[in-house]
Amino acid sequence: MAQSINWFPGHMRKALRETEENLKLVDIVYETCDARIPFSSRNPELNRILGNKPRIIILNKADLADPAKTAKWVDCFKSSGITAVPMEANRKKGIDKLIKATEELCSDIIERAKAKGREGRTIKVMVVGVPNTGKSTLINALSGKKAAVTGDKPGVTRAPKWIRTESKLDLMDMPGVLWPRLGSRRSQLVLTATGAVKAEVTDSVEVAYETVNLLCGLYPDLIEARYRIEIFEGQDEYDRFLEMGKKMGCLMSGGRIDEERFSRLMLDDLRSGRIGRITLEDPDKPVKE
Ligand SMILES: Nc1nc2c(ncn2[C@@H]2O[C@H](COP(=O)(O)OP(=O)(O)OP(=O)(O)O)[C@@H](O)[C@H]2O)c(=O)[nH]1
Ligand SMILES: [Mg+2]
Repeated sequence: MAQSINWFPGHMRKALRETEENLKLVDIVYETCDARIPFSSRNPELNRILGNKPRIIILNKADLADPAKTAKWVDCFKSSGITAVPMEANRKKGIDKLIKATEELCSDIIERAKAKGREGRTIKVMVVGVPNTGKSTLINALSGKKAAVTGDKPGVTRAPKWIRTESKLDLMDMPGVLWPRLGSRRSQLVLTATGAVKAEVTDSVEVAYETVNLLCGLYPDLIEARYRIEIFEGQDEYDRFLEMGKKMGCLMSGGRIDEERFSRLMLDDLRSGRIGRITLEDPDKPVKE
């Protein structure tokens, strides 16, 4: 992207402060990230604030991610001593594993409460993560009710909210937080392409163009199938982009390609999984600038 996304809205600063303040009230933190970008969708500021608090990383939207790469990410986190659980929060898949991992990590707290005769002590969980990674959807899946508001855009949850459940968990929903500068140019791109950054603050043609180029390298077969094009050595990337627009019928009067329309269509395809299951980051390969 030509310009780096360098902004940190006041409500995000506030959410970070609220996370820090409320941390002492909870036993464990669930950190949601997008399974398609497990590296770029983790907030270093949150990481710093959370310190040694027991934590589970939720690789959410696993239905949209490449399953082999998700398994690799789970192993990668495990080798650094971190529990990570793949999740499809909107289909309630992964919940049992999450509860089991939570009970394991909180076993001391549960045992101490039992020793004091408090058998029914609930486990208090704070759910944090970058915007639009499915925190509120996960809370609804765990609580079995539509207690938290969800939406297919970032910035839906605006303030911390406790959601008590009939099960063993009490959950605190938090607003999604980004951080100043958002890491490398590549991280900014994938955070925008997957929908963690508000679409209004970026140029959709630029984001779609760079994302599609990235995908042509990572998943050429899926791109060829979805956009009915051929990918070959030495191809001009811009011509290829226009060809995809043409094949998808994104034309303006005079036969010019409507780049804006194709870009919106392509990003929508990516966000809803119509291209196929893709993961843009690999634990074996460091993310390039
Ligand atoms: N495909 C897929 N979509 C999901 C999954 N979990 C949540 N979503 C969708 O992702 C979007 C964002 O979900 P939310 O639960 O509102 O995300 P959030 O993290 O609370 O977002 P903010 O409150 O804005 O930070 C919604 O459209 C959900 O339906 C999942 O596992 N798979
Ligand atoms: Mg939310």
